[in-house]
Amino acid sequence: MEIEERIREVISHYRFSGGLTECRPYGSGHINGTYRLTFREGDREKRYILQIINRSIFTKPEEVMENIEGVTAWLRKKILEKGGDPERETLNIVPAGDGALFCVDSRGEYWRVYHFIEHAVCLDQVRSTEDFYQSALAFGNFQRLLSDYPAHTLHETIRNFHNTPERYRQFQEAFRRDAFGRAAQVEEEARFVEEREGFSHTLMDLLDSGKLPLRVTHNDTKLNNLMFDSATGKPLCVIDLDTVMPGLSVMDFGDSIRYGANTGAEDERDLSRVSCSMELYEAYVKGFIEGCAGALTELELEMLPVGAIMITFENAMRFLTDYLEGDHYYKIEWEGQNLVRARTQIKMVRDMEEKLPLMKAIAEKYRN
Ligand code: ADP
Ligand code: GN1
Ligand code: MG
Repeated sequence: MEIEERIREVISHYRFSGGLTECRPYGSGHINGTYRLTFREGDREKRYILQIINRSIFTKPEEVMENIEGVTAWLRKKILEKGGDPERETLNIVPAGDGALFCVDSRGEYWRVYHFIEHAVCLDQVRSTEDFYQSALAFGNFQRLLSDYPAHTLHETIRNFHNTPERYRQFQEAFRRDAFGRAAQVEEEARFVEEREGFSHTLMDLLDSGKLPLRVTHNDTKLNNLMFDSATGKPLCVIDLDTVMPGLSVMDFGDSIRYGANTGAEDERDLSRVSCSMELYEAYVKGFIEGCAGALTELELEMLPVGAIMITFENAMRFLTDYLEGDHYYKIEWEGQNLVRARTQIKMVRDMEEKLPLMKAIAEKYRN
């Protein structure tokens, strides 16, 4: 069945007004299949985001949707209290005709619909340092708004998602099995990973010993998971809530640095273009600490640079693992893309390791 036919089937489960005039693949996410739908009734147009949930990754889509419903309802309340606009400042799920938060098609695939946030853009790379500072305020604020959310009600949508030692174990396993005959190509990268086995435990040990708090975190804070208002240029809405669950604040901080402070793209082949910009890093530190508004502990503040290195190291292992396992997890547009992504992450880790004293000094400067 062609995708358009499948989408028509899904649409029949919803109560949209008017006729479908356009349906096109949308965005640059690595996980879900995203489409923008346009309906027209008379001279009125209304758009929606339709997503097929990646079921090999999110094995319990019902739980993903329950989390998102809970978190967006919570955010809606807080946004209203502040006099904001919850239609634009948080995601809004469109229920199916039967009232469910998703619909299941005849193949057993899960789909969901959100209201399309109009006059807003997602950025794959920052346009300015100010943008990045603003994004830090937004992600810090997101964490603050959820700081009193009842964490025990959240499902763990992906087990051990940011458990770095477990990611290390999975990488070793994939390297040993070498199911696609690719291990020989990544020997240098494997050595790089092995040298950091001890490091991989740093944050999980601090969590296990109760020194770092478990918070409600986003867990996927890359720049293109934030929408900016096209008119004001200011951040509007944190999106991609599939992995909101208990986690470490420093990993949320770090993921934004990993992606947004990179002077090159995540899949840049020319590694000379890849480095961690200290100007962008500083802007993010400032914004994140302000956005969290005093919620971070002394140790969290101290561990911000370690969080940036840790999540980047973790992503290097995840991309490498996927490459070794035949690219079944992340969407790829070209052969070898996951290996290239892994190499950019490794370059970023090396660069941040060298700059660690400076990164620490910068974080120190903004401690409240
Ligand atoms: P993935 O998990 O694959 O990254 P996302 O939920 O991040 O999927 O969505 C992919 C892209 O779709 C986003 O980067 C954004 O450009 C766009 N998008 C998602 N939700 C909305 C929305 N409600 N309104 C407008 N655009 C959206
Ligand atoms: C994926 O869904 P997306 O593209 O925003 C991934 C993140 C990775 C990121 C790397 C559920 O994020 O964990 O850090 O790619 N999401 C999931 O770019 O695995
Ligand atoms: Mg995304």
